[in-house]
Amino acid sequence: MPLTCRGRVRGQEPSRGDVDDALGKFSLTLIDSLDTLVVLNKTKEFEDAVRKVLRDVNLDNDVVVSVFETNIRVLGGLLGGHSLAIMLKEKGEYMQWYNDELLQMAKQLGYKLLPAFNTTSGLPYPRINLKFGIRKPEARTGTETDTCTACAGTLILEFAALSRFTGATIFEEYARKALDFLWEKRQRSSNLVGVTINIHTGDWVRKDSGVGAGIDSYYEYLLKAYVLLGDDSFLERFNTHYDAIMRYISQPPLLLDVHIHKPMLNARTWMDALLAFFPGLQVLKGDIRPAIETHEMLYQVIKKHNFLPEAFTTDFRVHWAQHPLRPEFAESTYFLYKATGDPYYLEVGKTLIENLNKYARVPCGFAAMKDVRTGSHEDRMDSFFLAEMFKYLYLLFADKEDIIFDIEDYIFTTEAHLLPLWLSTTNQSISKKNTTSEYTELDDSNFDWTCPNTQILFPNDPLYAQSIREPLKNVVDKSCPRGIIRVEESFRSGAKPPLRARDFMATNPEHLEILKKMGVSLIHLKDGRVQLVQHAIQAASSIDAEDGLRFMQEMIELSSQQQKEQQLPPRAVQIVSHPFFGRVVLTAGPAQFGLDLSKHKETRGFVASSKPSNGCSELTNPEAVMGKIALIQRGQCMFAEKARNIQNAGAIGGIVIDDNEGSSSDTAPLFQMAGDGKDTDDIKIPMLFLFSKEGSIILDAIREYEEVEVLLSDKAKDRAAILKGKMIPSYIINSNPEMENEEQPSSENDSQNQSGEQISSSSQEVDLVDQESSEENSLNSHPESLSLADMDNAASISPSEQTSNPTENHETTNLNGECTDLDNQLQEQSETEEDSNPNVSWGKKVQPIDSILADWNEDIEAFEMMEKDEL
Ligand code: DMJ
Repeated sequence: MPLTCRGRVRGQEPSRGDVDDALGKFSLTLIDSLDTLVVLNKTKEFEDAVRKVLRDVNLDNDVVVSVFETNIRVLGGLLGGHSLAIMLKEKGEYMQWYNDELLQMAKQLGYKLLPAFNTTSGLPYPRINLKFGIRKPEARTGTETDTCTACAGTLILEFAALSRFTGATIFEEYARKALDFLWEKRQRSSNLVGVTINIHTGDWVRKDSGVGAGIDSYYEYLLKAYVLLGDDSFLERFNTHYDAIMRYISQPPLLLDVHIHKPMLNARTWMDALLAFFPGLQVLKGDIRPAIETHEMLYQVIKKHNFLPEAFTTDFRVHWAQHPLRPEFAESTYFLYKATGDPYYLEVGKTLIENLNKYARVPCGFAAMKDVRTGSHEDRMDSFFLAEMFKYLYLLFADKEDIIFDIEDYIFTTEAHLLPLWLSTTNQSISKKNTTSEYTELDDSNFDWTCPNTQILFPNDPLYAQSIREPLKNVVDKSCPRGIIRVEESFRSGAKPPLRARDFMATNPEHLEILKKMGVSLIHLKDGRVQLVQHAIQAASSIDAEDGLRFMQEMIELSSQQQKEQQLPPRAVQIVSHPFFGRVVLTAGPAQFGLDLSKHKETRGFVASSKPSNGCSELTNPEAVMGKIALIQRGQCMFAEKARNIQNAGAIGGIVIDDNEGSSSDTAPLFQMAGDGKDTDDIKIPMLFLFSKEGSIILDAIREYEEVEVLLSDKAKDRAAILKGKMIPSYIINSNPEMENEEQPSSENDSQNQSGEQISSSSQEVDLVDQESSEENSLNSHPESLSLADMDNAASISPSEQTSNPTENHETTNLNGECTDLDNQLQEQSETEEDSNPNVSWGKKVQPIDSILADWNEDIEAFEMMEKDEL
């Protein structure tokens, strides 16, 4: 916990949900970083760390942990540590005392994980109690029915290594069985796998498929299992999946999730950050061109936001704003540099390091980004930061002689732990006879791309990689907001829905007629809102029903996109005074009244506690808060009342701190402070909200340093400006006469009228609003005036919000000349073809209505599932 400078102990901090399943009170970070120490040539420290692990770590805790995380981080960490310990011992200088103790520990852990595989399918339960195993009442786990594909398919490297190191074959057998089952269950026509699977029945629970979250390392382990174990069947499986990925998911430079049954249908219009590992895997496969393309696209996104947001849309807007310092992009950068030798990738690595130092480095480590848009931090440094990020960035810049062993003799696990390749010829007792699949002859074309070799791939052409990157240089800056790409494509190929969701008007009789034909009915709710429901069976024909389905899908996408856009992003409280100097950035909730920090310059000032602390009456210490940012405790009266009281006392801003002890933005969703139902135009100062944990960081700082200066803004400011002396507190300025003429902390208080910011409670509705009221509602369609609304009705939308829909964005962007040619063509083409092909079928052949209906239900279920998942 790099902000509070403590370790995170499970049960001692508020639960963060699934994320905490990686924590088993087993010194996760220490184990996960063992082999990093050797890579960084910290041999002495490695020796100390191994002794600490052997002395302190207990694997028998009554804690429920994730099988997947424990395998890749702890088992992998112990095996990576063991691999390098025996290497060092053999060299004769360090670790001479070592007697396979880490391996024994790994074996003990391996046996603890085995009960998870006690299912008829052989797929492991997702969680296990380290002390009590599975299904016993005291285990508090074993009732789960589903697991993710990556969770069940990312075991073979660690388990096989454990078997081969120890001679106990059972581990490799279990991991192989799980992989065999997944392979058998792949969707046979697309050769894709879904995101989650029922561990008892083998049914796909989530039928969307990509290369990111939930599936990623399943593919990685098929290819790497071939490399480590030399078993052709793994390569054949990988190649079969890879072919499907390149056919359906790869839409260069994007990688987009699709449905396993309908792989031409995109399942999302956004990508998650985990897929950034994929270019690295493509390098291992030897398919360099798409690796360069996707990596370049990701780099453009990073340059825009300093880090890769957890998810971003196809037009490169932030979808999920946090960034837990994930290493995948650094990993791909390392592999691309190894493959191409192009110094460009060193520049990329330099940018990554600079951004980490500039925006994430805090006094006790590196803090995850809570929100890349504001630069605010989360009190979290996941173990993969030291296990992977440090390792890959170091290796990127290391020369061969910087590393005390030959890194080429090892393979990286998904957590970047090192396993020696000589394991492929050791204890090979588990052969293909244990696998259930039968294999056809390998298609030679699958191997066209394998074995990257710079001599063959880049014969005397150092500019090869650059020539692939060049057309993508502006892909992010010049992109236009898009709708559903595949739907656009379907228009290009001749089909279209007669009515686009973005054009729909609930009062247009022609539109209503079209809806009726498509089996879509409107339900007028009592409060004036309208809901859309589709019954395919009521459609005039199967083609109309299919159009209706596409219309509804567009509506879902449009609605969820608009709701994302309407969310008011959180704000940042940055501590700028000594010794923080801008390093600590706290995530703050905005207010629906007062100065809007996104439109105005930030407000900075020293903080002062108000009296009474809740700020619910006239302050008794106005002299203390005058010209300062007042700290007020939440509770007892409305937020607006507190704001008025501190403003009357002369405060230039306010921070409300939650009175609910222990609350934190890590565990609770941020919210906006609402007004009091009255006119709040009189409140001119900015107001922000901090949960108790973030608030106590400021209160602790006051106790320790007395004078604490903060910056309230929509995005954390560059530390260089802060360090230049602009915000050095007075007691430091006084001690340095040369700095006395520097600009003093300002108490800027912009007093512009904020009438446009009044909250509209009806704006949280996502159902259709009658057209008559749309004008009134459109006043509220400015994103700043809307609350952080939950998305609970993804299939409906407010027409008033359609004024800022993608069509309009397209046009605006076109007029500004910012669209890429491709975007323009796409737009023009879709318009032309819409006009000239009024009744063309979307699909290839017309299916019988029953089978279409069954398919639709599946699609709709999948969409609903994904929407839920997104929530
Ligand atoms: C790591 O723990 C592993 O790389 C895993 O496969 C997925 N990603 C995280 C870090 O982002």
